[in-house]
Amino acid sequence: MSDIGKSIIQFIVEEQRNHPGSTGSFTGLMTDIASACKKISHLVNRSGIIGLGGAAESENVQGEVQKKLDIITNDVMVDHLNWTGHLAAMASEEIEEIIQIPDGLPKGEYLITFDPLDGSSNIDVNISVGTIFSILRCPPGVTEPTVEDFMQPGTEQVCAGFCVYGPTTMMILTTGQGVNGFTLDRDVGEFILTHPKMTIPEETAEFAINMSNQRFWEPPVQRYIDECMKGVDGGREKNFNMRWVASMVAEVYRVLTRGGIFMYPLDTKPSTDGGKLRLMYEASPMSFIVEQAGGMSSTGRERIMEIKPDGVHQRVPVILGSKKEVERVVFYHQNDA
Ligand code: P6P
Repeated sequence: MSDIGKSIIQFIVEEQRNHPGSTGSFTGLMTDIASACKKISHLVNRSGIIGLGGAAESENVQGEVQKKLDIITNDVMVDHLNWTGHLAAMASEEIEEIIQIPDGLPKGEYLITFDPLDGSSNIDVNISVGTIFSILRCPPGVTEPTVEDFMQPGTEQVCAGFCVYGPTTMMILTTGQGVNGFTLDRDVGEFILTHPKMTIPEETAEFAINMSNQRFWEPPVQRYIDECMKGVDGGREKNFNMRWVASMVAEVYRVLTRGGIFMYPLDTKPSTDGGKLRLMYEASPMSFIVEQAGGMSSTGRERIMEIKPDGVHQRVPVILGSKKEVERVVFYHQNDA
C-alpha cells in the first residue's frame, strides 16, 4: 500500500519503530519543528498584510541587513524548540553565539542548527524562501554545550530537512533512510506525504549559478560553466538551460524533483570568505539530503559532508546535484587547478 497521504508525524513514528530503544524524543523534536514551520509559513504568507515585509534596522552576524521576518522567524524557531526538553542547545544563522536552553527548562539529547528564513531577500519580491535545519546528537554527558560540541561533520547528522514556502509549503526530510517530501494541507494543518523516496537523476541539462560572479571564479568552474554555455558547440553532448532563484531551498527542491547542478563556488570576491553559503545550517543539511537522494555534494575539492566545522558560521563553496555533473566539476578541480 502506498504511504502517500500519511502525515509526517505518523511517518516518523513508523520510522522510529525501526530504531529499537528509541525514546520518542526525536519524534517529539520533529513535531516541534513541523509546528514552527507551519507558523513561519503562515507569517510568510501574510507578511504583506500584517506589515512584516521590509528590512529591520539591524544586521546579523553575517553583516547582512536583516529583514523583519528574519528576526521574527528566528524567534518562532527558538520559542517552539527551547522548552520541549528535546534539545541541549541550538545555533542560528541570525545569532552569533549558540543559544542555550533557559535555566530551569529540561534539556535533551539533540543539538539543532538552523537558518530560520533562507533567501529572505526574496520576501519583498514574492519569491520562495525557506527554513533549513540540521539535527546532531549532543555528545554524551555534556549538559552545558559549547561551540565545540557543535563542531561535528555532516556525516554525524541524525536528520536534515528544509521547508520551502512557495506556491505550496513543503517539508523535505531525511534521517538517513532516503528523502521524503511532505506538503502542508492548510485545511487540516498537517504535513502530508506527497513525494516519497525522492531521487535526483544522475544526468541533467540544467545548471544554477549566479553568473554575475563569473569574473571571480576559479579556472575549473570557469571551464565547466563555459562548456555548459556552449553546449554541443563547445564539446558537451547536449545544450544546457540555466536557472538562478537566489533562494537555496527553491534551487535544491528543483534539483530534487528534476535534477540539475546548483553551484555557489569559491570566488575571489572580498565579501565571500571561503564561500558564500554557511556550512552548518545550509551546505551540510542540504548535502545530507542530496546524497540521500542519490546526488553528490562537494566544495570542488572535498565532500562537504566530511568537513569538520571550525566555527558555527563557517562558509564553504557548494557544488551539489546530479551526480555525473558534480563529478565532472570535481574532476576539473583535480586536473585544472
Ligand atoms: P546571491 C540567500 O541569501 C542565499 O544564502 C541562498 O539561499 C542563495 O542560494 C544565495 O544566498 C543567493 O546568493 O549572491 O545570488 O544573492
